[in-house]
Parts: sequence; structure tokens; C-alpha cells
Amino acid sequence: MSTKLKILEIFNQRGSEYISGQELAEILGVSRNSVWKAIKKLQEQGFQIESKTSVGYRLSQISDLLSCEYIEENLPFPCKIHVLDKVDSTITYAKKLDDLSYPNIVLANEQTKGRGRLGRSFYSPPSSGLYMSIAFKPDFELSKSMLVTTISALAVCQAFEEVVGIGPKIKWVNDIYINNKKVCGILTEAESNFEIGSIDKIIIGIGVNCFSQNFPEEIKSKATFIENPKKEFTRNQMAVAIVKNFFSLISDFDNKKILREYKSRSMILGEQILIYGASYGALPENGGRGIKARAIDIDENGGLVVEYMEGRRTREMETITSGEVTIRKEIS
Ligand code: BTX
Repeated sequence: MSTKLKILEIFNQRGSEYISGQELAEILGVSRNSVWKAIKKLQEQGFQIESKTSVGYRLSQISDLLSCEYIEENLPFPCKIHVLDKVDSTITYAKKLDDLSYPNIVLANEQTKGRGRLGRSFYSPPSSGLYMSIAFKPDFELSKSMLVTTISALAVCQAFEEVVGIGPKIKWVNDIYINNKKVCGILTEAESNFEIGSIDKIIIGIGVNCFSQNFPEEIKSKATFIENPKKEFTRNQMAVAIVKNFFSLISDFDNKKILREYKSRSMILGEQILIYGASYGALPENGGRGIKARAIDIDENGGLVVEYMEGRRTREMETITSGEVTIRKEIS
């Protein structure tokens, strides 16, 4: 790793604390002049490094720049990284990439048309969140593909635990929550080749609300950001941890372990829920009231086993797949 990146890492570990040029030089085993040159280069790249005479340097909070170099160097396998300042949607961008000899990771500082499920949008203001899409050509069978969203949600939770020291919850199938509010959304898309029955490309879009922001009125009561992290963190670290965890879970595929870990983070298992969409009726914002059910289990394909609590199917069990439904935890 270059001196520049090592310095960035030390700044990230130290948070708001100043660190002297001398101490940096000693830790890294380089001259003070090399430290000074590396800091100059980082500043030229846009990192806001504050300096205080006779005290030292520190990274200013707002200089959490996405860095292609940092991500590339910290991933244990080759990936093609695309860092963009502004884009409509990283998923739309990733869909157009066709050289998938390595996984492609697309990150943007801002999305103007961030996409959610079922035509919904994902609010993605500048410098506030991690808006990332992972595109890759799967070399595994269909049974694994069915668990891609499940694995992504687990990879995000593990990344939160490692990078910010907070254990979030999963709201089946694709949302990550802290204190009953959504902090991250995941949207998985696939391009398949019907003729030969294979999946050509999988794209996983992940949006994490990292830092404080003014959410629009319509999502204010249900969205949150990573408030009071136990550790200082950057979006680069979060991106690396998510990608690393995702590919490690996929390559060391252990269905039982994945489901166990996923279930232990579930916020709806055993709870009363409301199911909307498809044959269950419109969302509450569109006048729907949903169907009351209890979330019983997650099956081996990541489907949600529910027991209906009202209507003509009361006490019947069914497994629903992620497709067209939306789940809300019922607040009694
Ligand atoms: P979703 O349809 O489950 O969630 C979208 C819903 O969540 C919205 O209708 C709104 O109520 C609420 N919402 C919108 N923005 C936010 C936000 N920033 N935080 C919390 N809640 C919000 C979830 O879809 C999948 C979202 C994936 C987003 C990523 S970002 C990178 C990639 N590119 C892209 O265009 N989408 C993905």
C-alpha cells in the first residue's frame, strides 16, 4: 500500500485527533519529507487535511472522498472500480458495462435518479451516502442466484458490524434497519439468457445513508443514517467491507450458515406483519390496508414463510418470494 493510502488509513483510525508529521513518519518508517509529500498529494486529490502548527494533521470530517485507489488496494481480489461524481443511477450505469472478466464496482457521490424496487426511487444526495452497484458474471448454479439478495443483506450487516460497530437488522428481504428506520436499501437485478438458461449478469445496487442529511418530508419518519457510529468510518471502508463480505459468502457458499446468520439479524421473524402488493392489495400510501400475517421462517431459498391471520386463508401457511410484495412490520 502506498504511503498516501497508509496515511489516509491512520487518519481514519484517529478520527478528529491531530497526529504529528513525526509520528506518521515513525509509524510508516519513512522520512518526514515523504509524509509531507504524500499529504500534499492527498490534498491535491481533494482530501481536506487540516494542519495545525506544532500539533500535526487530521482529516476533516467532510473530506470523505470516494477513492478508486483505496478500494482497489484494499480488496483481496481484482475488481474494476468506477468512481463517479454524479450519475442517474449506478445500476443503470453498471448495466451498460460488458467487460465482466472481473467484478465491476460502480460508486457515485450522488445519484439523480436512484432506483428502488417496483419503480420507487431512492433518495441519494451528494456526499451523504454510499451508492454502489456490484456487477458480475455468476459462475454458479441457479440455487445460489436465488440467494443473492439474502447474501447481500447479510454482507451489508456484517460490514456495519465491522466498520461502524453497530449491528443493524434485516427487514426481509432487502432492507437494512437501525432503530426501526431504514438505513440501507438493496436492489438486485439479473440479465439472463433464456436460450441456454443461464444468468449472464447480476447487478446488486446498494444504497447506505452514511452521514447526517435532511431527508425529504415523505421519508423523514422512516429513513435514518448511521448516527453515533462506534468507530469513525469512511464510505471507502464501508464499500470494501461490503464487497469483500459478499464475495466471501458467495465463494464459501454454506447455505445453512448463511440462512442462520440472516435469520439471527431478522427484524420480522416471529412478528406480526402486513403484506402489500400483487394479490395482497395496494400500499397504505395508496389506500391499501394489507393482509395481516405472522412471519414464521425463512426457507432454504430465502423465501418468507408466513401464516395468515385474517381473511379466508386464516391460519394457512405460505412461502412468499421477494418478487412483487412489500412487507411492513405491524406496530401494535
Ligand atoms: P425500496 O423500493 O425497498 O425502497 C425505496 C423506498 O424507501 C422509497 O419509496 C421511500 O419510501 C424510501 N426511501 C427512499 N430513499 C430512501 C433513503 N435514502 N433511505 C431510506 N429510505 C428511502 C430499496 O428499494 C432499494 C434501494 C437501492 C438503492 C441503491 S443506491 C445504488 C443503486 N443504484 C440505484 O439506482 N439503486 C441502488
